[in-house]
Amino acid sequence: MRALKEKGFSADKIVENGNKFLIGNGYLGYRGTLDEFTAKECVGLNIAGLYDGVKGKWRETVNAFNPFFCVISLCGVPLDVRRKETFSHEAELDLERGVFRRETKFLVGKAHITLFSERFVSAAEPDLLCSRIRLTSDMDATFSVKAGIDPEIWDLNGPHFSHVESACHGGRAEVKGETQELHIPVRVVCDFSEPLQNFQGGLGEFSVRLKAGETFTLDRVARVLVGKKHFSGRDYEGAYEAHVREWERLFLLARLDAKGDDRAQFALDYSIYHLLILAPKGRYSIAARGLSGQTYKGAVFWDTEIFLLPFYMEVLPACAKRLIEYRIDTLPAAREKAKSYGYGGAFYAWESQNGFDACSDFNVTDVFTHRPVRTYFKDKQIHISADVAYAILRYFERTKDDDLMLEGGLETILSCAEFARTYSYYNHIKGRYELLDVIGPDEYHERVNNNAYTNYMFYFTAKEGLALAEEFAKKYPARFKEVLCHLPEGILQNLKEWTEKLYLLKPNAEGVIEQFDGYFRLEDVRVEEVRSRLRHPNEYWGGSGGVATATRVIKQADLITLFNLYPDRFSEEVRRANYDFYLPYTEHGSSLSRCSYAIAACGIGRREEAYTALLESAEIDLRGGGKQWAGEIYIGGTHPAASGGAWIAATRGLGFERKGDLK
Ligand code: IFM
Repeated sequence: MRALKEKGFSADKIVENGNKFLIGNGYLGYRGTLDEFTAKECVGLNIAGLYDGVKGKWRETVNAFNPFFCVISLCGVPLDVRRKETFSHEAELDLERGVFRRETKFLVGKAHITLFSERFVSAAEPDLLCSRIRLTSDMDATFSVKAGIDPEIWDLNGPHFSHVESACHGGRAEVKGETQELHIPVRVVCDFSEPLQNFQGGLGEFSVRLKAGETFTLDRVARVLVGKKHFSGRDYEGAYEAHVREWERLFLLARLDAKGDDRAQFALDYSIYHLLILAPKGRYSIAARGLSGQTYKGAVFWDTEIFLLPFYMEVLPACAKRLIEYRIDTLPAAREKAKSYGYGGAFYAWESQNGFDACSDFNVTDVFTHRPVRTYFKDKQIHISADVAYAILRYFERTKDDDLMLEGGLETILSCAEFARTYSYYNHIKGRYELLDVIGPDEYHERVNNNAYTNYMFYFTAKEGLALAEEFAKKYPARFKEVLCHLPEGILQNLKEWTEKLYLLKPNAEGVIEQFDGYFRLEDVRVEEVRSRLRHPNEYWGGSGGVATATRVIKQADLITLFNLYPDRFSEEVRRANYDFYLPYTEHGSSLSRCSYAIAACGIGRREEAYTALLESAEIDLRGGGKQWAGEIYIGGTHPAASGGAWIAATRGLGFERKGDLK
């Protein structure tokens, strides 16, 4: 069995393990916490695509009430892994079945007790999640069980529910509430195989008499119902079988063959597991921290288009289509955003919540002054629109889905190019269009001029968009005219002229392209030197006063990403020169970075370097650690883009192939 196993318990790892042992089905994510844990231990049941904003706080995805809370006690002693009565504990994430299990043994008085539980979020039914507890004792004993639907929710910027009410009829319990902002009703309904008594505030109790050696089983079959959906009951066994059947199919479909390399095999299996639990079930997209919680407000970044889409295009094309449709659906919001800044075309949300830009003007807090720092990600990371267009272009290249292109795809691509055109400035002296005052993928250098990644990406967007427009004009003249009706007059001609004059930074004598105007003039120091200048471990490196700002040290792969997206447009010599030049300056302060270098290393024949970077990327959530909290703000969670990037490097560069059943 392919499984992640961990023996022993450490209170320090509660939050990290919540991410590491996460289960999910693309719609719901349940953190890898234990039955006896509560909001304090960051238990989370995250709902994809459902957002709520509480006045004065950041809007974020909503966590639902927890149907799996359960504390079993013997003689007043709770069976809680943190107590001294615990003498062994093991947690397991079964990657092949998508099931989380824990087994904890306790010694209470003279009784040896084993508490086993397993849970899964159904791969077969989006709103369903189930858990089974088994309890055994080597002595006759009477246990009291407290179980139910815990209405206390771990939130970063909540509470998100008002009018919270609970009810219980026999073994069926329900907790409901409505979101604060849009008043969307959310209910968690759960069937318990044992009737709950003294039910109050979502929780009830009952007692269990066990003879020595007997096993007591408690099944919990729950649904998270958003809107006016109805609950329908399900038996645990049937739900388990349907889930496992579907999960096994998906896992076998997706697995790669790491050619006998056990470490790489496991790391990739684990990455693929995470990509599968994020596959959307509806017309929403994937958040940067997946379903592991509300970090980054549950918003969708360029991570999805650039690092995740390739996996879904290859393995789950229907999901890939949903990701594309999400951007097409949110085109009106992107147009609004462009308009609000005084530009034309479509400027996509940097942190998209169904199109709305959730990115705050102050995304960082200064550790010395505790004051919010003005960051310009939302205003200046204009490359997001090129990333969106790039994804649609690659999707079309693969699927040849003409209808999708005619029903929004082409309009989106051209609108993204049009945005850049209207954003650009014509430098009369130099006779070229320039993209001034932007932020490239390297977020440490804000408000720079002519970031090469950004300029090239928009150049390709416009060029490819125009070529497609020509093709569609010939193939579907009437339908193409309709597409043009939604675009500004003269757009094709304007874009054509613009691409002819858009400034594209060229390689210097050493083959290196300057990341942005003036980058070469910055202080030439490496990452370690800059790190040694920090006065506080959580100090922000970028922005106006960061330690990296005046230096060549960059947060993450920047130009390197461009080469990965358009490898054929740059010679191997140029790609190699830039790889060697920029790597020592790269801090890898973003989980998007290592995998980008892994992909790039593959493209220049550096297999060993690619392999090392691939493992660093694929094992990121296995290793855990890293920053989980910034002051009082939780910034941890899983790293889907690293999993997706590792998958790209493994398949495109290292030649690992899908093999079906590898057992
Ligand atoms: O999209 C990334 C960005 O490139 C770096 N900061 C984190 C974001 C979410 O992963």
